[in-house]
Parts: sequence; C-alpha cells; structure tokens
Amino acid sequence: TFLLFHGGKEADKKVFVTNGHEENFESAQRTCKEAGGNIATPLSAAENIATQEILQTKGENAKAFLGISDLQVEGIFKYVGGDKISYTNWNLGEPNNSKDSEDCVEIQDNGKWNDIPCSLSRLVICEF
Ligand code: GN1
Ligand code: CA
Ligand code: CA
Repeated sequence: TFLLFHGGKEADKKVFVTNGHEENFESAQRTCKEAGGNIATPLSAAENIATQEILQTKGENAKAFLGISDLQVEGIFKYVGGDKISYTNWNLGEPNNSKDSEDCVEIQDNGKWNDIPCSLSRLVICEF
C-alpha cells in the first residue's frame, strides 16, 4: 500500500502525501491507518502549507479531509486522537455547521478550512 503514495511534502518532522483518491471521512481515516500513518492533521502554519501544496499538485479546487471533527460535541473541534484543536486556519465565517450537518473539516487549495458533512468525498492526504 505504501508504494501508492508518492510526491510527499515535508514540514516539521512529518511527511504529507496523497494516494490521489477521494473518500469519505471514515474511509480516509481507515486508509491512512492501514498505510501506517494518520489522516493529515496540520498543527502549524508550516504543516498547513505542506498539506496545501499537496492539493495544489492535484489541480483546480482540490480539497482534502483533515483529522479534525466535532462529531463528539457540536461546536467543539477535536483531533481524531481526542484533544481539542490548537492551530486553526478557518475560512472567514467558518465553522458554520451549515444545515446542522457539518462535523468534518476540509482544507481548500487556498489553505483555508471549512466544516463540511463527513459523508462527502474528499482527497485522502495522510501524514507519516
Ligand atoms: C457551502 O453550498 P452552501 O452555501 O450550502 C459549504 C459550507 C460552507 C458554505 C460557505 C458542502 O454551503 O460548508 O460553510 O458554502 N458546503 C459544502 O458559504 O461545501
Ligand atoms: Ca458541526
Ligand atoms: Ca461550513
């Protein structure tokens, strides 16, 4: 599986890399775990930029899930590991829990974050 990932970007001590597939949040999380990594979770501007650079290699309007959700408690965004988030890069007006149904987080190719439904399909970016 690991060989499906190439073209990684480094930041801090992580490598961010995509398999080029679009999957829902649960599936993206599973894919990254199965590859021995984790779904991309930028903890700093440098890590966010590395993630953004992956999107920019995928063409216009690419978006990817991050390892962040408010599935547990509405309005409280946590890392998949369980801690409350520290670094954020929300787009203006986000998170807005649009239609009361947005508990996962996408990063857009401008690097900004937006909460969206977890059932949507987005590019899988993992960190190792
Ligand atoms: C999108 O399409 P609309 O306006 O209902 C977006 C929301 C954003 C909103 C910002 C699935 O919602 O997450 O907050 O734009 N929904 C999706 O205007 O991308
Ligand atoms: Ca929400
Ligand atoms: Ca939103």
